[in-house]
Amino acid sequence: MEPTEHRSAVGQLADDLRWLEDHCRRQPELSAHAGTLRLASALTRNVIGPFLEGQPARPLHIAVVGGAGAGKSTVVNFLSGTVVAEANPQAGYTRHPTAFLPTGPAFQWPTYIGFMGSLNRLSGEKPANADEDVYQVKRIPVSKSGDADPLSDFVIWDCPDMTTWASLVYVNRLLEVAALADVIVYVASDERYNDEVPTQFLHMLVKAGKAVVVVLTKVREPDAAALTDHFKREILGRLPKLPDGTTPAVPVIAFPQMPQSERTDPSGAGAKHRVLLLNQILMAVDSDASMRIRTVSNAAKFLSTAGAGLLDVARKDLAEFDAWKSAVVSGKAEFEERYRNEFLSGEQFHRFDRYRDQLMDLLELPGAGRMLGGFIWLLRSPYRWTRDYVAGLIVRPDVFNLSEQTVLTASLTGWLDKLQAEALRRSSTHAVWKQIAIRFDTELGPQARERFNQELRNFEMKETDELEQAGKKLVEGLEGRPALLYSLRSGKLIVDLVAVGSVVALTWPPGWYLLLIPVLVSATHQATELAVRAVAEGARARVRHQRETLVSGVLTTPLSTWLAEWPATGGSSIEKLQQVLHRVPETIRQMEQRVKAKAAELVPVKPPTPSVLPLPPGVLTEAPKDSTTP
Ligand SMILES: Nc1nc2c(ncn2[C@@H]2O[C@H](COP(=O)(O)OP(=O)(O)OP(=O)(O)O)[C@@H](O)[C@H]2O)c(=O)[nH]1
Ligand SMILES: [Mg+2]
Repeated sequence: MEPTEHRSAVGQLADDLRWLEDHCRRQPELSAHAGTLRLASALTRNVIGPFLEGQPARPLHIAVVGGAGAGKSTVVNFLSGTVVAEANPQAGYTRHPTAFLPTGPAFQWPTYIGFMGSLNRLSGEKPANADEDVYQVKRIPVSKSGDADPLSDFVIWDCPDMTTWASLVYVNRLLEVAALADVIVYVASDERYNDEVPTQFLHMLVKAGKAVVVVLTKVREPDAAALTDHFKREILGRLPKLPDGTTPAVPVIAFPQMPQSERTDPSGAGAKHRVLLLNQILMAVDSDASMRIRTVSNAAKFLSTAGAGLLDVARKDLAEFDAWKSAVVSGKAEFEERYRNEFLSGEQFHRFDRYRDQLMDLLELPGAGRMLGGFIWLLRSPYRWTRDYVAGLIVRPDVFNLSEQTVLTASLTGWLDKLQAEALRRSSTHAVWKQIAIRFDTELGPQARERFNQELRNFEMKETDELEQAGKKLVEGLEGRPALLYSLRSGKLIVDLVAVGSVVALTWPPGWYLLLIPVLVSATHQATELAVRAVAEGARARVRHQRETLVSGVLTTPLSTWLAEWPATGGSSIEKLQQVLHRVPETIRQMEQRVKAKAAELVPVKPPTPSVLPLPPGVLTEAPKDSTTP
């Protein structure tokens, strides 16, 4: 694969992780999580990117990290074999990272784009307490004895302290170096070895698969064994298992309270302590190439296993986004319920009466039958007059029904008001709600109303059309079935004639009983009218149902979809979160595959056995074999 392809994938992943980190930083309770994200992006830029691009394994990097005043700079001097780092009684003295290059032939300094993130390399020299986003590179002077440097393959980094996740500037400077490192030397002093934040930091680095050596400093000789055991049990014992199920092996050594003569002469008076430390490091490293492969593979593994956790912050935000969506959907249901209760249930669709009357007319006889029909109509006159008279007496109060537009507009106002109230109520709990609350009056509300009004015009056209269609269908349903129509017409006539004939025959000779004839034909007519009314009511109920579907399909569903997605549009953080959540797992997976493929190409056939320095007599703790975690 072309280096440029690696570069853009690495760049994209680093950017996404960086964006997530910034997103986390805006929520103070997520500062430790932001630290993990920074480590992940720094691993991508400082370790994976250069490896994929074929940068040489040498030099390896050792980062000395720990709490303020723990003795990190002093340990750097022990690693370097001479006093190069500024140890200072003032806690938090070292403010930016310094790389100490070994003596011996020069090697190529990493040149990868994005290497060390926002930290610039200082061209000149500055004291270690210069508080700037920089790192400097210094060379360890050649030792007077002329002995070969056991760490000639390593750059040794002195770092700022790790005391709080909140002090952004130091943490970021430190994390850049910690990510770059192949070996971490974690320094904790006798008095403050179990401080919470440095311990969290140590756990994070072990999880990232770094080779870690712990140095406990300023330990009183009689306490050394007990303190080492306690540290292994209490601090390292809480380490989670590695993805392959094994417990990470972290050697622990103790440096005693040293007199100044030892501290300032690491290769002479302090040599016994130095040898102990160097041995632990050399035992962890077999060859440059395999050490680097381990660092890079573990970094890729960390990204893929921590991937889900890294994205937790995004998930939390998206859960709030889902809560917004639910609020929108429940508002939609309330809108529809209100429309049903305040308009639809009382609406008679009077235009529909026209079709009911047409249906009634259809049942009258055509042609010659019309004469007969007219005769029967005459017979029904008393009934008609009475009915009209009674109907005139019973003046039904007009059922007050709000106009459809009034109900729709009021329902929209109710929906939006409720959403705004919810956003305001929750605005202190999460940025998603805060953004909605801030932009409600100026953007969301007016835009929602404008969309609604556009959709309303569309709805009004469709509803008139639908009503006409339903009415026509009612009439055409009968017109289109002549057999049924003629059966109904003749059926009605036959019933009328049978009624007339029966009265005449049963009550012959004619008398006042003939008055029964108008009563009976009126009754048959009333029955027909009731039947037609029932059919029309059925059709009216269908129209109501259709209207409900129409409101949902044309008005509320499109508006609800728009409202639900609104926080995720227009370049908002939710939109970016969704993209990142979608993209990061896939990029991490690809990255891990690329690392595997490249590592398979490079893996050394037979790693050389690590060199171990002879242990001088009188060292403080047990031999290295006993200094791993339980
Ligand atoms: N007496 C004594 N002092 C020590 C020992 N180790 C370190 N110190 C002193 O402790 C102080 C802090 O040590 P540093 O090495 O500067 O610690 P650091 O972790 O680099 O500190 P910051 O950079 O300020 O975070 C210095 O004054 C050291 O001289 C020791 O073994 N004995
Ligand atoms: Mg220091």
